[in-house]
Amino acid sequence: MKKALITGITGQDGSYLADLLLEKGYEVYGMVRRSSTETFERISHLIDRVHLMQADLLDELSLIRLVESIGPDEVYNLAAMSFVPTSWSQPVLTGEFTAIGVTRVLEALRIAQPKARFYQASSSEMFGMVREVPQTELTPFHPRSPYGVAKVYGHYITVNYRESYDLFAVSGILFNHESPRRGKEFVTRKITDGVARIKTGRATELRLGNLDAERDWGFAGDYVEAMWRMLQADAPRDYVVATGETHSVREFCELAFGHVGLDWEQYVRVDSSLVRPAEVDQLLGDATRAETELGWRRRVDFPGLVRMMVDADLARYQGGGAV
Ligand code: NAP
Ligand code: F7E
Repeated sequence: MKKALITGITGQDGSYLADLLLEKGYEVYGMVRRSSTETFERISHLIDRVHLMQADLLDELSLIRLVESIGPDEVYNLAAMSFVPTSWSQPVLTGEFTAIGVTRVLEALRIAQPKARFYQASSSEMFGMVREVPQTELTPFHPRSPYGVAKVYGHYITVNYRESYDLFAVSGILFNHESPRRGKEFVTRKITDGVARIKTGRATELRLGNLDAERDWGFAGDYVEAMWRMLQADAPRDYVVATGETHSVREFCELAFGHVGLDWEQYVRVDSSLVRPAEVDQLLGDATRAETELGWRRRVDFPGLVRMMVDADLARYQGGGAV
């Protein structure tokens, strides 16, 4: 039985990846940080089937001990401060978690388990002010937030450890991926939660920032499959994972409100305090390498994703749904 360690198992992607690896027969270990209240909502359905162990991206020794005690075959580094606006208000902490945290995990592997295969959660936010459309593995980076800058560091330190120490270390450059388990501060879930609240009489309006921003949005369940495939490949290589379609926040609103028979323009208000100091206007990925070399395909399309998220939030408010 292969052993996998997931940092960030309590997050959106960590929970879907744990589902996938358990289904494939892995022994799954999840790194969690100590907290006075547990943040296990997304993994409550599988908590008896995984081993949760405490460590923190800020504490090198805790990471070394964690890796030593598990001896994992595969390590998926998904833990990070992942919300872009917070990276402006907490830029130093973002650097500690999202940038230097990657080096700490890589050092733990180099010291305690150099044979382990390593996946780093890189991001389309690294492309930022895009240099070409669509973006591929060869497109230069121009990040537009402290989060994007930190992810560029995490990306290159992963490449560097591969080249310096011959580790099987890869970066997946994943474009936005969403699900009913997405945090409620991200725009897609904020919209679908808002639609459900308005539809069930709990709210009368939804305040959003830039409606013109365009993103290449996919389903998180499809994207964790790509992470796993990267670690099964013959050789370590970096891959873009995307749908190849881009849609605006406005279009997301139209579809989400329309799905429950509401006109979005009656409810959405633009709030300038939600507009970012520097915006990523449009992202569009080209996943040809992942499709041809890894045989990866997305299964959920954009309208299917919007419907899935609205239905889940509606079911939750109507009393029937788990997260
Ligand atoms: P998420 O839901 O925000 O989850 C982040 C995870 O990181 C949580 O489990 C969190 O634990 C953990 N974490 C944060 N700081 C930590 C620390 N100091 N020590 C240990 N754990 C810590 O993020 P996600 O959407 O699943 O994304 C997973 C990864 O992919 C992140 O690295 C993100 O930046 C990256 N990414 C995401 C997307 C996307 O569209 N979702 C796209 C590209 C890249 P708590 O529960 O304790 O807070
Ligand atoms: O914003 C606009 C906002 O916060 C998307 C993270 O997972 O994906 C995510 O980063 C767009 C932006 O995601 C609101 O200005 C408008 O243009 O959902 P988001 P993000 O910033 O793209 C990347 C790939 C990651 O790696 C990150 O970890 O939507 N927008 N109005 C809004 N955004 C939010 N959050 N809230 C609004 O009210």
